[in-house]
Amino acid sequence: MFEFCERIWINANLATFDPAVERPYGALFNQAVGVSDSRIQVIAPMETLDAARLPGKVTDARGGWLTPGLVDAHSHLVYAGSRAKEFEQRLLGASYEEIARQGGGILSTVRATREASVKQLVELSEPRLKALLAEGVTSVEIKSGYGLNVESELNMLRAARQLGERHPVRVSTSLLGAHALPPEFQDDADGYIDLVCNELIPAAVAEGLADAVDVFCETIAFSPAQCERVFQAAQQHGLGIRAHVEQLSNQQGAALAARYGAWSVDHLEWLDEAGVEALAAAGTVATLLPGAFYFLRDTKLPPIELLRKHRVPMAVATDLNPGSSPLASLRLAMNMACTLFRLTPEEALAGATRFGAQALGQAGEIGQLKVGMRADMLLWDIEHPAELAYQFGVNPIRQRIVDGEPSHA
Ligand code: DI6
Ligand code: FE
Repeated sequence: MFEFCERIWINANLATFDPAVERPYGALFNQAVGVSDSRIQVIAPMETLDAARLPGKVTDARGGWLTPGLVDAHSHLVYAGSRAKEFEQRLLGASYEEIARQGGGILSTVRATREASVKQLVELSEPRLKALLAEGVTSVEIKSGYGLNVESELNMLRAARQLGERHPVRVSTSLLGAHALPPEFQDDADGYIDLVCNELIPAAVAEGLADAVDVFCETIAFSPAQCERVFQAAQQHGLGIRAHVEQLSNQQGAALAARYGAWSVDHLEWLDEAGVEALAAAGTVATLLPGAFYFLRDTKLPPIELLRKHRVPMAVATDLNPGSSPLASLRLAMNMACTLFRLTPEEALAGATRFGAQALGQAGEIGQLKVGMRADMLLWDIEHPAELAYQFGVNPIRQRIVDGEPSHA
């Protein structure tokens, strides 16, 4: 069964996250994994194979752990400008909302991003992407949302696509036109939503730039009725749906997104049990963003117990953005998910693999070590997979594998 494999990893422990493997982490011990045509072709215990007769290129994992490649299912990593001064202002007493009302916040990043060319956006975003990749991210979602007009939103998505072409990582894009109200539409949020639905979404689809839409459903952003119009336009164009909901208040945005079959709803600090039930019924992933909770010094915790009770899959992502989560480390996000939200290390790693993949609508392709899946894998020098959420600031990656090929970030 290994005879047709191009590459084989031997003497590996696997955290498969395959639900059919009914053990914590879906763990399988002392295994061999054979890969060809970018996919996992075979997984078998070492004792069933004759190590002397293996074809292909063999890597001896020497008892290390293979996990699925990490999936960062929520990032705003393409942007220009810096918000470091706002961080100082906040430490001197100004609130995130006050800064936003004075024209800072998201709109300050919009000004800088509109001035940047696609090439500049790629160059400015590259260090952030590389930081994620170096820690094991093999798939990343990247949103627009700092352009807020047709040309600049498309430029952000073009930059995101180019990043995916230049680096060994799968990039999934989300059109977050409904992120904030641009100054040109000051008192006309519905008019701006018209632009998003009638011009922006069709233009992005025509160029193949968007895999999904995203919205910010919040009192300081867009109403549920406005978000619903964006979901309807997305459905007409065959795009996936995701949404920032229940971050600062409960607008029942999660239930609305679930009704439209959203892949994921994100943040969720104010989510209530009715919202949790709606997610469970729709199979929508709850994506947790502890970086924003930490950086904004939030105190309202997302309802983790209710999500567990109703068996809603939980993803963990960085929310990497300049204002509320300048965090280019999915490993640290996993640690924060444990320390701040009380996830277990297994839940945190599942959230950055299997359920991150589901949040991107790619549950059948990535996020598990299983025959037929894309061979995106990480080989770690660790004794136990709990170490990945436990420790931060050290990087125990021995090998990063994308589409079956060892690759450096
Ligand atoms: N929620 C957030 O936390 C980020 N966007 C959103 O919808 C904030 C983005 C920023 O401040 O630049
Ligand atoms: Fe976000």
